[in-house]
Amino acid sequence: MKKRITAFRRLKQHHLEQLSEHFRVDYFPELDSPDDPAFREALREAHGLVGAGLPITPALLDDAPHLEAIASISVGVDNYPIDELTRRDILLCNTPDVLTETTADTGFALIMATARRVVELADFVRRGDWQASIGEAQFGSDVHGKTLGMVGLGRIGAAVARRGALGFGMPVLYSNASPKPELERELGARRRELDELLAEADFVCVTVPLTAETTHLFGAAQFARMKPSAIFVNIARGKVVDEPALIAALEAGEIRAAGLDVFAQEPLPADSPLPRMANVVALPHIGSATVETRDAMAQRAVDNIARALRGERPISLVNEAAWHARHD
Ligand code: 8YV
Repeated sequence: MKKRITAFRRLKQHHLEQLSEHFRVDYFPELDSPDDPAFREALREAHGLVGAGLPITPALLDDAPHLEAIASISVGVDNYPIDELTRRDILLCNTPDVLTETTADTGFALIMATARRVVELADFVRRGDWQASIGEAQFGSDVHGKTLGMVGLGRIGAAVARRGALGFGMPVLYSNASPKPELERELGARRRELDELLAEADFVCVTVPLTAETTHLFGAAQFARMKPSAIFVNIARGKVVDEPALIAALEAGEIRAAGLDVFAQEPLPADSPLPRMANVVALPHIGSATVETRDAMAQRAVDNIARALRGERPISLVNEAAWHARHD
């Protein structure tokens, strides 16, 4: 009998066809709630779960007694109770590498857009307000040669740093749990305590994963340490930031601008002031959202789940311990 996979969102026909060769697949393209009765019913029989953007709770796992593996179409795994999955010997797989360069491009788009006021000034032209040469009040600030402070220097952080150092001649500072000697050699990056980095950087770009330690890593004290001319860019997770503190810092001119791809609550609540602030560029969590990259991510998830259910080691495995529990 074929093993069963419950799949939701983001898979294309060709992904489903690959899976259907070896597995019985129940697909929920528009799933909007984990409580959807048909989805829950499929889950009760499922050996594998593949999809993106659904918070997985222990209660949901209780309803999935045959589950062997989950393949998330994301690199971030903050939506998953990792310890609980490991306790149940359920493999968790993610999609690193294939989205690194695209997400770094998004980070750099925000660096450029905030510093050069691209969105604000494009809106000015769109409104028909460009009647005379613009003056200094509308000038931006340089990107090239300015100091780039990377908070998190993993795969995506390194790709942003590479763009800054090699493409824009930016000195790179970084704060990271472990030192990165190879990037120090390659890019001349220098490691700093977070507080020192905040005081020295012209751009502070956040790429850390969301964990208990990084939740609200940025609050009033951190924004107060930054230069009044500094620009804050977040392509990690919204909850790394105390959002009211960020709004207050932007309003008070404690920092110059913010480029944000991620928010504490997504989609952004209608009453959030952030998208309407002139010194904010807010994007709808598009870090990895290109046609090519989303396809590659879905393919990686398909490969991960297929391997896991065949008893082969998935390409990108988050909880090593569950693998050992199943196969040692
Ligand atoms: C995902 C992301 O597509 O990979 C991640 O961690 O943030 C995005 O690329 C999104 O989180 C899935 O919902």
